[in-house]
Amino acid sequence: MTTHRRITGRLVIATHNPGKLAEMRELLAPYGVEAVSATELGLGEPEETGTTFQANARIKAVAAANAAQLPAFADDSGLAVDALDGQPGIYSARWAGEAKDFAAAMAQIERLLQERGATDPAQRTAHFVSALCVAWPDGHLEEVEARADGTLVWPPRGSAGFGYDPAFLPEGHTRTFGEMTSIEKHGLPPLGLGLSHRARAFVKLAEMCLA
Ligand code: ITT
Repeated sequence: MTTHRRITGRLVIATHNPGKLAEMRELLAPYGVEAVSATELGLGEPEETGTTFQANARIKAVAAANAAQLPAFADDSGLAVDALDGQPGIYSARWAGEAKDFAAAMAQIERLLQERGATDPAQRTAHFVSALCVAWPDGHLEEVEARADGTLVWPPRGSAGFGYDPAFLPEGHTRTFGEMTSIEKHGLPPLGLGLSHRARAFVKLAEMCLA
């Protein structure tokens, strides 16, 4: 049987993305973990040289754990569009460019879908992935991954959330992630069992390391 390690004391949230940071803080809040962000600690951003979400989450968590000498919690995530062979995938942040222009990134996806004649919702399926990694300074790792399925709408709807949220309609729902509060997007009890990719991955991590 695998022995998981409990997260106790101070934890670095190894992200420089404010949207993710807010969600990761909210998810951790009920567990009374003292969380400090990589940005607050002045930690750099390692190059994401991995070829999978999990590899990139590990790169970020290990770099922050080593730099801060504290356990570090990282998320690597992205949007995979079926009709585009899973693009932008691990390049989801990079598609928005240096300006982090996600309106442009969503428009680019829409252009490519139109080129392929993908107008029907069944041709516009996509999923978000979140790989989470907690790394300790002694090298111990805890890793999980989850996804959220849905379809892409055009034009994007709603101004909540971040990144590709306004274009993503989760399966079984009538509002995009961009039209949901963060609490609805998490979809955790008492509202649900986890809706977003990040909340679903976090539920697994919490069972292993926080429960
Ligand atoms: P860190 O590496 O510092 O955490 P990042 O934004 O570069 O920040 P990623 O490399 O994991 O993070 O890129 C994932 C991108 O995918 C992110 O910038 C978002 O645009 C998008 N994304 C991930 N989760 C999302 C979500 O819940 N809603 C909308 N977009 C999301």
